[in-house]
Amino acid sequence: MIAAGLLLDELATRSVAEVTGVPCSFLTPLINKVASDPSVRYLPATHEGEAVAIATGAWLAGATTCVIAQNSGLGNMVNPLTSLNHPCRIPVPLIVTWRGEPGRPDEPQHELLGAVTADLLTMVGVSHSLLPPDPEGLGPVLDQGWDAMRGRELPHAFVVRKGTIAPEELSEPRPRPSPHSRVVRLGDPGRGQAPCRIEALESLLGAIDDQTAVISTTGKCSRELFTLADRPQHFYLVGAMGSASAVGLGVARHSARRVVVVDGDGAALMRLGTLAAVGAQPPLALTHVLLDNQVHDSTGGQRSLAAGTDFPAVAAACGYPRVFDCADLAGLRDALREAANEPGPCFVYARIQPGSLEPLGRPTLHPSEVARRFRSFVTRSDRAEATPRPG
Ligand SMILES: Cc1ncc(C[n+]2csc(CCOP(=O)(O)OP(=O)(O)O)c2C)c(N)n1
Repeated sequence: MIAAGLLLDELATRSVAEVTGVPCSFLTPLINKVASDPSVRYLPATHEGEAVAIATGAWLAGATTCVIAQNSGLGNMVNPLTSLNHPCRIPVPLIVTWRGEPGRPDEPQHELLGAVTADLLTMVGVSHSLLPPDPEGLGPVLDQGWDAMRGRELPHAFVVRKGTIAPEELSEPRPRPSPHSRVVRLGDPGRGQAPCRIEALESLLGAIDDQTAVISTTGKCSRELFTLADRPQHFYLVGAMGSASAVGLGVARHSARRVVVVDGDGAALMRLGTLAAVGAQPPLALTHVLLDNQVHDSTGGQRSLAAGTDFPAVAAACGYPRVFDCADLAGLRDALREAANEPGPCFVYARIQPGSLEPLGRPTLHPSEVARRFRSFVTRSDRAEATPRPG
């Protein structure tokens, strides 16, 4: 068996600054150690795919975050692994348990995934190796995994069999209760028609400075942002619908730059749990803008489930300390400027009209180039305060 502390030390020597994920009983000792030890940062995620997106954001900020997950959570990871990490060539270390390992008794719900864990990882482009049970073997296996990540620029999974990590007690610090926030309404609700997305994006570009990192959601939002202005401070999330705020969380955790995430209603609903993950992390220099046109505009305008969802109320209930509900473009601009001076995270909600520019461009750079250009921007020390936040 290996001690959880040794594994964490070995990860720390490979620049792992943080661990994020969803627990599995095979990893209880590791999670107990991380969650109890204030010297190691632990970021609970609501979903294994969210954890991959957070770790991807950390990479975009020049940091390394390790994802921990049960192998049944691989299903939840497939989308970001295939449509974010693969096109962007972004490596993240994964520690994945092997429930349902063939030949070992386990619960029926783990049988099928246990049989295909290695194949599934290979199919989604993730190289993998078994974490050894002996301390002597640990360093070389981690080194090989890190070599694979460097060489392939893709995630590598360390697969953990039952009983690999020695037991560890949990003494997790209690989270500070977050004060309930009030929704601040800005703008004039009697002003008539809501703006369209391109007008909202123009206002957004006018309200944020050139030091701010912008992450835009999947579909026409990213295409419109690219069409308006293509700059190193933009990261277009061309795939992984719903992961924009998790990527933003990962960037904001490891950078002093203000991060603005531009989300859609369909995308936000797809990963609604991420509002809880972001809301739980104040102070965080992140502004989460939700442009709600009530439809999946990018795929033809089909109704989303936004009509019955009170997004500002959800964000406030999830712990965002500042929530703005903007009735018009002036309100949106005011909210963005106010949010930039808040410790955050802030939620900025604006109703917009469906519809888009015609014809509409698409990012012409490959996602891997956009990712590297954005990483250079985020890690550039062209402002005194651009240093990692303390734990
Ligand atoms: C996992 C996944 N499912 C479906 C799609 C197809 N898709 C791309 S954009 C989009 C609509 C997004 O809706 P919303 O977030 O409301 O933004 P809007 O298009 O209205 O700007 C959909 C369904 C996808 N890219 N990924």
